Formats: sequence, structure tokens, C-alpha cells
Amino acid sequence: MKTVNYDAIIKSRLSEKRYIHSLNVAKEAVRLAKKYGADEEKAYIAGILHDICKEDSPETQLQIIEKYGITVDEFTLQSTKLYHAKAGAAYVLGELGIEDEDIINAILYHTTARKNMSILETIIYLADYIGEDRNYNGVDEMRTETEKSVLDGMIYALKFTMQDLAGRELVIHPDTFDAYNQYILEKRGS
Ligand code: DGI
Ligand code: FE
Ligand code: FE
Repeated sequence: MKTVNYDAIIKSRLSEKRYIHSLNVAKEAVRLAKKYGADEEKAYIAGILHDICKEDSPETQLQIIEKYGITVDEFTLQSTKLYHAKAGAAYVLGELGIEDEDIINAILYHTTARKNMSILETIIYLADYIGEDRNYNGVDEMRTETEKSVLDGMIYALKFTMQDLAGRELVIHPDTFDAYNQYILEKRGS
């Protein structure tokens, strides 16, 4: 893969706080990639770029999504917080020319998760929850579960997110349910 200074691109597009978050997610993703056997370079790239469109307005995010032909369903359209993952993938594909399907999917599904995630997708999803800058009630347990296995980490993260969303009466995306159900059945069978 060609070497590009993604660090500078992210720094120019995001606030200091979210730039640091992006670096932390990239670092954590590389560590998890080593631990769980994913491609470390892809983990770095997907990690540093995952929130590239996070600080664009919802209108701009939708424009980017449309410009690069990413399709979004009605639940995504109803939840502006979900736009940045789809816009980020569209931007990375369309503006940065990154065509690696696994990297694009890791960015597309980093907020909702989905059924049948690749190892890279799960690593970006988990790294987003446990990067150094994260400091929420439950982050210690989230870190502990992620050290046990990807399965334990995913179940904890999905449970945590669904409880949080339901508590705030927000739409829970069906992809999140699909991921949750898959991992629960997998745990039961293991
Ligand atoms: O972008 P980050 O803040 O680093 O993290 P993220 O991409 O996981 O986004 C978290 C935000 O997305 C948080 O405000 C909750 C929201 N979110 C996550 N899943 C869903 C969701 N919002 C809705 N409405 N539905 C979801 O399924
Ligand atoms: Fe995000
Ligand atoms: Fe993030």
C-alpha cells in the first residue's frame, strides 16, 4: 500500500481533541490487530481515518454520502449521529482513493457494528471504545472484556451501547441488533 500522511489529513480536518482521539484509535487498533491477528497497516489506516467526517455538518455529511453513491437506510437517515461513519467511508473511497473493501467496511460499520463483521471491522469498533482518551463509566470493564477475547469485547460494547441508546429513547439501528444477536448465539454455542 502506498505511504500517505493520513496524520496530516486528519489533523487538518478535525479539532485537536478529535485528532488525538483518531491517533489513539489507530494506536489501539494496531495493538489489537497484533493480538488478534489482523492486518496492522489496515488497522492503522482505518483507525486514524474512521472519524474523518465527524466534524462536518449533517448536511455536508449527507452530501458526501450521496456524491459517492453510498446507500443508507431509513434508520440511518433518522439518526444524524450515524451519518459520519457512512460519510467517512465515502470520503476515504472517493477523496482519498482507498479502495480496500475491508478498510471501507471498518469505517462504514464503526458506529453501528453489523452481522458477520471481519476481524478488522471488530478491531476498529473495539478500539473506538477503549482508546486512551476514553473515560466513561464502564471503560475499565470494556478494556478487561476486550483483553479476554473479541467476542467478549463485542458483547460488552453492544450491550453497553444498546442500553445507553434505549435509556435515551434513541433509535437503535437494526445492524446493531443483528451483531448483538449473532455474538450472543456464538457465545452460547462456544
Ligand atoms: O464517533 P465517536 O464518538 O468516536 O463514536 P461512534 O462512532 O461510536 O459514535 C457514537 C455516537 O453514535 C453516540 O452519540 C451514540 C451514537 N450511536 C451509536 N449507535 C447508534 C447511535 N445512535 C443511534 N441513534 N442509533 C444507533 O444505533
Ligand atoms: Fe465515530
Ligand atoms: Fe471514534
